[in-house]
Amino acid sequence: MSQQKISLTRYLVEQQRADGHIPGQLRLLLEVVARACKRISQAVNKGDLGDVLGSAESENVQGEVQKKLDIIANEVLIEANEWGGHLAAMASEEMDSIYVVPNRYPQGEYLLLFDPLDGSSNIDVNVSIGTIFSVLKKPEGHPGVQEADFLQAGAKQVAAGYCIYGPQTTLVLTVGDGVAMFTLDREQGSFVLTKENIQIPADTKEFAINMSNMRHWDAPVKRYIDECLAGSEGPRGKDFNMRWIASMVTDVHRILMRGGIFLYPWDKREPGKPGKLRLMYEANPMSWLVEQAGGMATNGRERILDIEPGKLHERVSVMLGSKNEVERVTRYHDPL
Ligand code: P6P
Repeated sequence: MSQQKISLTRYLVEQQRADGHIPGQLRLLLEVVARACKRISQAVNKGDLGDVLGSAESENVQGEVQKKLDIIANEVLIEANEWGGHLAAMASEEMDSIYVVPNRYPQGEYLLLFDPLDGSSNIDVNVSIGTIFSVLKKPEGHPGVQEADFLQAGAKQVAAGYCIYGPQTTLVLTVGDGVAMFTLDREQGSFVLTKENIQIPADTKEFAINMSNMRHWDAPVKRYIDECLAGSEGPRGKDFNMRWIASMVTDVHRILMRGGIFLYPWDKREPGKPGKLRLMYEANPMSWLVEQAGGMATNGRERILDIEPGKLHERVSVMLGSKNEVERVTRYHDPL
C-alpha cells in the first residue's frame, strides 16, 4: 500500500496532541498562513498571464521599489489572518508600522511577522521566491498591542517557517520540535508531509555570498571566503562551490536540503547599518529553522536568536548554515 499521505492539518493535530505541543490557536494560525501561501503561490504562478509582474511604482519602508506581487502577497496574508481571532497584530517588511487586528474582529494572543515575498528581484525573471514568517506570543499584563510588543529576541519565537514558490511549492516549518517540510499537492489542494526531522550536515563545500561586495567586507569574512577560494591548495585542503540566488528563502532551503553556509555580512557600503537583511522577519525565522535542523546562525559575533531588537525593521549581519563552517567564520571575528 502506498505510504499514507499526512496532511499539514493532521501533522499539526498530532503535534498538538503530543503533550499539547501546539495550542489550538497556534495550530489555527499556522493552517491559515499555509492557506494564504497557497493563494500567493497561485498568484506567483500566473506570471505574465496575470497582472502581477513588474513594479507597483511605490517604495516600502526599506526604501525599496515594491513589486506588484510584494503588495498582493502582503494583502493576502493580512486578509487571511485578521478575522480568525488568533492574532493581536501583524508586522510586515512591506508596512511601516504594525497592523493591529481591527476592533470588528476578536483579538488573539499571537503576533505574526512576515516578509510576504522575499527575493522579489527574482519575480520578473522566473526564479524561486518565497514567504518567510515568524510567530511570537503577545506579552501579557497590558491591554491592547503596540510595536514594542514585537521587540522580542528570536529565541522567543513559538513558530517559524517559509513557503518557497519554485518548481514545487513547499512549506518548511518548526514549532520547536525539529523541522518538517510539506509539499503542495495541487490535485488535493493541500500541503502533504514530505520530510521531517531535517538535519543540516555539520560540514559543507558550498558557500553562498554576493561576491560582488567582496571589496566592502570586513577582514574576517574576507579571510573566510579567501580560504574557501584557495580550495585544496589552501588552508582548508578542499575545493568549495559557490551559489548565490539573491533570494534568501531559496538559498536557505538549499542549505536545509544539502548543507552549506549563507553569508550576508555587514559591509562598508552603508557602515551605519549592521547588515542588509532584517532581523525580525528574515534572520530570526531562518535562524531558528537552521538551529532546529542542527545548524548554527550568528551575526559574526553572537547568536542571532539572542539579539534583543531595538526597532521593528532592524537589520542584521547574517551567517548561517552548516555548524562547523559558521563556527569557523564566527571564530575569525573574535580570535581567542
Ligand atoms: P543582493 C532579497 O532582496 C534579499 O532580501 C534576500 O532574499 C537576498 O538574500 C538578498 O536580499 C540579496 O541581496 O544584494 O545580493 O541583491
